[in-house]
Amino acid sequence: MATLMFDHLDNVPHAASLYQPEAVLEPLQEFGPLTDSLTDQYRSVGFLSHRSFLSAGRIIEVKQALMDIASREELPAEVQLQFESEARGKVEDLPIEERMNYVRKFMIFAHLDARIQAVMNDPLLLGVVTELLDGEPEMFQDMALLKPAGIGREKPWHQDHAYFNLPEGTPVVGVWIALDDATPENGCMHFIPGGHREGPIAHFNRRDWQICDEEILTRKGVVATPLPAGGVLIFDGLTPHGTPANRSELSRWALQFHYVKRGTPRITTEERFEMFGADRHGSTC
Ligand SMILES: O=C(O)CCC(=O)C(=O)O
Repeated sequence: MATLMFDHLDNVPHAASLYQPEAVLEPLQEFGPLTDSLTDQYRSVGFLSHRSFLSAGRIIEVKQALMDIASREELPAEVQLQFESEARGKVEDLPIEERMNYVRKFMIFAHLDARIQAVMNDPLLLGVVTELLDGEPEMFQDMALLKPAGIGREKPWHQDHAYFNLPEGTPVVGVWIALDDATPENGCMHFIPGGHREGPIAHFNRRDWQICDEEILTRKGVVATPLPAGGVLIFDGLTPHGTPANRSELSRWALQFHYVKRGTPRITTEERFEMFGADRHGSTC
């Protein structure tokens, strides 16, 4: 059996007020083509939240696809399957179906399954992403975040671009699809509306590669964006966001894709750290 990979970061306590939003947003209407008003909202607020992108049938298909990929005897080298750190000592002898209840993150698997590719290449979704990028989309990264019941750790506040070796100013569209109902209790997404317009914000290695807690606590207008299973969030790669730990009894599976414009150049990790690191920003944490 392949060696199991565990998250090296623990569920470390933090100020509860990091996830006490000023508002809990109802998702917009069903997912559909962009209107001028939705485009304006995306550009000014940095995200859109829609109910019912995936039908119940497609959710079952996608979950099954994730389980089928994870249960392969051998996973290709590029695929990353990572368990929660709290799963250490609990999962090693479990059958794969039960192990799925302890997975934190699953990455770079979309090319292995037509059911996932059908979602990633959904014509309506690609139409929206094409408009937001103002060009033909290229998949930059596919991921599933499974925030297991009871042990799913917090994903501290961050900007996704701080993780991506892409030049400053690159338009990045993140698509986050709820495969379970995502609620404040099981770790739904929280955003700082408009935060993307500030450009790169300093990140620090603390509970993760993240924006300083104190910085977040000064921000006004934090919102939580719960979604029913099948709902979708579309957000700018610079919109600050985070998700609280899941101490509930319900898992919170989500599928996430990031798209950039085809042909976007890459930069080095060093250059990325220059962009997001505290040195450039002269900030401390
Ligand atoms: O799904 C989550 O809990 C966090 C996802 C996220 O923010 C990320 O992967 O960048």
